[in-house]
Amino acid sequence: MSIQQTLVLGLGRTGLSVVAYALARGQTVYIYDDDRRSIQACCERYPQVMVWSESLPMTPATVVVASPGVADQHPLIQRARAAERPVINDMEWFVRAAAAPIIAITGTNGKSTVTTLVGQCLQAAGWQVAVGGNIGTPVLELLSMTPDYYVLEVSSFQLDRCPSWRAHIACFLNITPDHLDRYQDFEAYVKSKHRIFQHCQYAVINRDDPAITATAGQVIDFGLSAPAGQSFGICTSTDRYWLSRGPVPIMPVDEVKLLGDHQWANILAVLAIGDTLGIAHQSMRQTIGAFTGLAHRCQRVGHYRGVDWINDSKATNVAAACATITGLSRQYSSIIWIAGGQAKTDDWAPLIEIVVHAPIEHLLVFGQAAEVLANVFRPYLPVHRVEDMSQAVEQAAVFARPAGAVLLAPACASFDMYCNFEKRGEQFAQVVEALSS
Ligand code: UMA
Ligand code: ADP
Repeated sequence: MSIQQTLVLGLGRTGLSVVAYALARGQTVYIYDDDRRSIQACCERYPQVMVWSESLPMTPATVVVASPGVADQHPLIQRARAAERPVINDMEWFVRAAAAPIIAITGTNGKSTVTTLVGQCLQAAGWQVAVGGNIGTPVLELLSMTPDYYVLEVSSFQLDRCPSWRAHIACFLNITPDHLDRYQDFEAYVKSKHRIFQHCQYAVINRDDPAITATAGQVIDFGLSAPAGQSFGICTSTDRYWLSRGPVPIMPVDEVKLLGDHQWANILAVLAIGDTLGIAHQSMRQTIGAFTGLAHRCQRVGHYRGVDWINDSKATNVAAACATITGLSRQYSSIIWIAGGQAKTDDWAPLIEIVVHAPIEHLLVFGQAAEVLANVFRPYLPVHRVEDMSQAVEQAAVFARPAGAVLLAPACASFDMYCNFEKRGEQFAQVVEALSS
């Protein structure tokens, strides 16, 4: 590799993997992070690195490798662009080096679920797989493996700074407003996500989502309606609803343990990808039927005085919360809903639409968005402001009714009070456990 001077911007999981990769290739590595503690931790771990300072020049050999969480407005990125230096990301290095075909999954919601299940279906079929990307393991760490396939969850941020992007199968699940602090508008976010199709052989798309159009590759579509031709969808056969390829039933929907129609759409995407790779339908049926879901995604974390306590901390946007509330409304006649955090939108209309038809009896709100949520939802249901998760759970226990559910579906990011959605979900589970013990 001809790069001589790498400037690693952002020293979280991605940045540290970039530092390790660049050092292993003999590059001169400069590091920068807005948080001094991250710089210090990186220097302790990799004493060979040098800390970037503003007085240093951007030479013709400088390449900036930026983390996904760093926005284009960051002064260092602005400076690199002004000096006409490339700003790329870890994904760019990964696709240049990856020796196995890439199966990539993007979308606003459902990525982690589909990525995990695709990985499991491939493994069950006897393939070696390396699963990573936005789901958690930085892609450069996957290069130490020699899999038959890479299965990657890909965010728009990861596509944005990866000019050489390519995938064997590119799957685009759905798109609704999200990350609008990073994009000029929804159209720019949609455009960014469509880069997943660049140079792909197969494009797996959700035909029910009008904003998604495959721009390359052989198109395979899925959706919740009856499938035409070789498409994937839902048919009736022997008095059951079946996830099917064209007229061929693959598995009955009642074997899917995940809650809600939106999960059927996710499973259809998994089946479409697996089928494209030639995996036997029976094998996928077994793997999918055994899957009970990922932590913090509509997960039952407690049962107390006849009430189910459900952690959907990963519902960090409006569409995800809508999907969960719709799914749970079919199962419970009484729901106490806990929401709040850092708002990502000011368009709550889709949630209002769902909430007015759902059996939600009370809404408890906390965090930065508490006041906004209270004002938005007060015309439709009783809303109560609480200080934190403990108070929310305590109050929910008072309102909850036997055979009902208490649902944490924040519809907001967690960063106002937690370092990530996992920590928020863990705290919910802990407080619920304390309540019942
Ligand atoms: N930082 C700065 N300046 C900034 C922003 C961040 O210095 O302006 C520094 C922070 O101080 C911190 C580091 O950058 O030290 C964090 O970098 P990062 O936010 O890119 O986070 P990573 O730990 O590298 O995690 C990233 C993804 N995070 C984001 O895209 C925000 C993780 O996805 C991903 O799992 C990981 O790489 C491995 O690929 C998380 C995510 O929230 C789950 N993704 C978004 C989503 O799913 O909605 C896209
Ligand atoms: P991602 O990795 O894209 O965030 P996850 O599989 O982790 O997706 O699910 C995140 C949240 O989105 C969960 O709260 C889940 O209930 C919701 N969700 C999953 N799939 C869909 C979908 N197809 N449409 C809407 N919401 C969904």
